[in-house]
Amino acid sequence: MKIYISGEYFEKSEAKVSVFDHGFLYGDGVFEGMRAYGGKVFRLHDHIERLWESAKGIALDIPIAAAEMEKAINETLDVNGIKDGYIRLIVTRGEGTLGLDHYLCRDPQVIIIADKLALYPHELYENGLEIVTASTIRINPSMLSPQVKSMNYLNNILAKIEAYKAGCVEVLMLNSRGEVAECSGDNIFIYKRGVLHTPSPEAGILEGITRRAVLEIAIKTGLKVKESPMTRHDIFTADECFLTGSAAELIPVVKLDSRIIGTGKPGEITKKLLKLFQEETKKS
Ligand code: PXG
Repeated sequence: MKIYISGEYFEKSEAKVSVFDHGFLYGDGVFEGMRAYGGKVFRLHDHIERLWESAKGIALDIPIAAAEMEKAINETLDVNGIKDGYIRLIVTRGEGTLGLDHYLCRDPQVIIIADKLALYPHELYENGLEIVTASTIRINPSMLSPQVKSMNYLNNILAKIEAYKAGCVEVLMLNSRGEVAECSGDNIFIYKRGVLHTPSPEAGILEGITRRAVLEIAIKTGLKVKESPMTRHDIFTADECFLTGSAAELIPVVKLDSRIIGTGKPGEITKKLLKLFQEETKKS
């Protein structure tokens, strides 16, 4: 595996950043997780835009232009011979001192890793996921915006630890108002009586690229779409529930906190939207 670091390629064992990099010392940096289909990155422009917004949100100047970044991403896929895979793009604050002073970090590092996909097991798509609600609250946007896809994912990791302790692979996170926000690494949707419903950005979520794509597809197919506050009650009483993410695409959820959602089986709308989403990934 060849990893891109600021203009050069390194073998995995040689791909290193300084221990004085503030990405390592403080989680000071931003990232993107993308998916390539048939050698093409799905919604690359959206990912690039989100990365630049995340960087702006933490006052980090990305040292290369967006066009150069896109070229480097495609080249990293080529160099590694990956047509269908996962791409992790990272921009760290760069090497500094042990203090917090970000302005002493003069050389932000751009890292691109192209790898095989680590997907949820196929049977979970067939049977649906069981999730639990985390007691870890999704970080409040007034503290650190969840829109910033930062290198500090501890909030999500603490929730994911709760998932594994409960024997689940994903976990529902509520915001500080007690409303449904999202899962540790996926957005959440429910379907009930003709309406597709997902929490709006004000719930304090990362606005997923897959979430956006699914909303667009749903509107095109004539489904009613609602972005507004959601509670656990809405999930308990939904006909269908599913999660979206670059790695997961759409994955059905059939139980929340041991309570069966809908029929307890992946729903027809979920299956239809997954199929349409997969068709969309072939187009791009
Ligand atoms: N919410 C959060 C908090 C995320 O981190 C999503 C939603 C879905 O967004 P996209 O743009 O992918 O539709 C994410 C992104 C992984 C992994 O390895 C996934 C994410 C983040 C970090 C790692 O599966 N998900």
